[in-house]
Amino acid sequence: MTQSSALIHVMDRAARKAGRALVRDFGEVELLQVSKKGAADFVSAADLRAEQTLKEELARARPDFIFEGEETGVGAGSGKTRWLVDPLDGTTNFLHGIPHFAISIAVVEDGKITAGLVYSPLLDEVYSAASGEGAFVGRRRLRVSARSALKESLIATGIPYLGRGDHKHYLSTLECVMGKVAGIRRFGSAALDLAYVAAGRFDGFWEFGLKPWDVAAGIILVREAGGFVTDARGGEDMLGTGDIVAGNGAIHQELRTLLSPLGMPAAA
Ligand code: 2AM
Ligand code: CA
Repeated sequence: MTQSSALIHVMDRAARKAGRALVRDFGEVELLQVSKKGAADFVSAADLRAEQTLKEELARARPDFIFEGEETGVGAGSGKTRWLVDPLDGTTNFLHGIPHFAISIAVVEDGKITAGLVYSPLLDEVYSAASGEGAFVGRRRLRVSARSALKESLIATGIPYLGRGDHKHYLSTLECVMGKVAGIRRFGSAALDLAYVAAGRFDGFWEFGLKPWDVAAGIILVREAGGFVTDARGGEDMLGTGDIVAGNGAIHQELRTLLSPLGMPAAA
């Protein structure tokens, strides 16, 4: 077993364990006859439990890696390698009983993403990638789409909402893209949006103001599937800026050309 396939095995096992509990909890959310607040508290607890499971499982396998998760922040340690973990990406979907959410785990070494895994526990689909070794769903190799015409392309995005993001700037980007493409989708999980770009289902994706754990695994999936990912300026600092433009080579370039004259969103 290569070093990276051993790492993917570790991520896979941890994600499946946390995913089993999320599936049970998702079944409960659908049945919950409680106030909105009650459901939100229940989902926060499920989210935190999933992160704790991931933290324990990943630490057991690689005690020298630093753990950084959405819920519990950065753990102790001084190693160069860290796990970057989102235990429940698509939280709003989960809370509303919509079956579209995922666990996202990435390995970051000296600031470089070297492996990643996105797991959809309801579909039992594992998307995984390691540097130089390709991207896979299960054992099937992933490849970004070959569509090069914007007018035939299906593009995913994330729309800011109450209290988040620069709405005016976002609307200018949407206005610019919507008239030139075959369709736009807003599914609510950046990790799965990127996995779908890697799988050739979406031809491109853009969103602003994301956190590193939302996108780190998805970035390596897209790149290892032959696609391109940059921040809104065309640079490489997606984890720092939280802005992301992804796609196959042609569509990434088209999106960059459309979006770049619009400038950057104001800080949220
Ligand atoms: P979440 O489901 O883990 O919250 C949807 O537009 C994407 O944005 C999801 O990946 C979602 O992750 C993420 N997201 C939601 N709120 C966010 C916030 N305050 N900052 C950064 N990302 C956020
Ligand atoms: Ca997230």
